[in-house]
Amino acid sequence: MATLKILIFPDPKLRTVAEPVKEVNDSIIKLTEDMLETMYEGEGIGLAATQVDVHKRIIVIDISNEKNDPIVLINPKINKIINEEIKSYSEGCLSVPGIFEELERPSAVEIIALGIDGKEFTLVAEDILSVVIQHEMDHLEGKMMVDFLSNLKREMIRKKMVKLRASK
Ligand code: GNR
Ligand code: NI
Repeated sequence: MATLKILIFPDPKLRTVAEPVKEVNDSIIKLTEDMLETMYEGEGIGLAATQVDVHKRIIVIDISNEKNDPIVLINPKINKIINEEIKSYSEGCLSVPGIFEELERPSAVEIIALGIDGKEFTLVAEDILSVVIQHEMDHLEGKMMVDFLSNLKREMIRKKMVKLRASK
């Protein structure tokens, strides 16, 4: 396994729209393992392939306290919004380190995706899992949490990230 470099906002590569995975082969499996290692190392609860500059529709998630319950979603699709009720959650992003912002999203969604075995499965996601899946699926579209904020706030965050990168 290996850890991968995470792209930091405003890197334009984070705006790439990811391509569907054609076949869940050994190289895709290896990539998901490296993504999980990268996510755990960064103390994140989710990671989209886009964030490690791989523009394929792959997401890894682990919302367990013990960090022993990885979820891999390949070519995920929101099948339906189960609950239109909008809930607010304080979101963070490994590509926007140190920034937390309240965002509003539908509270429950049903997802169809391929697992690491290449088989399609359905997942009903509520609460934090629903938030993280929607956050990660945005990354696959080149969309980021800062896009939901005011222009002023986004510009402040952009400057902060440019400084942060220069200091590293
Ligand atoms: O680690 C993460 N935490 C988080 C908290 C609230 C809502 C979404 C997330 S996802 C984020 C990791 C990340 O950047 N995924 O793309
Ligand atoms: Ni993110």
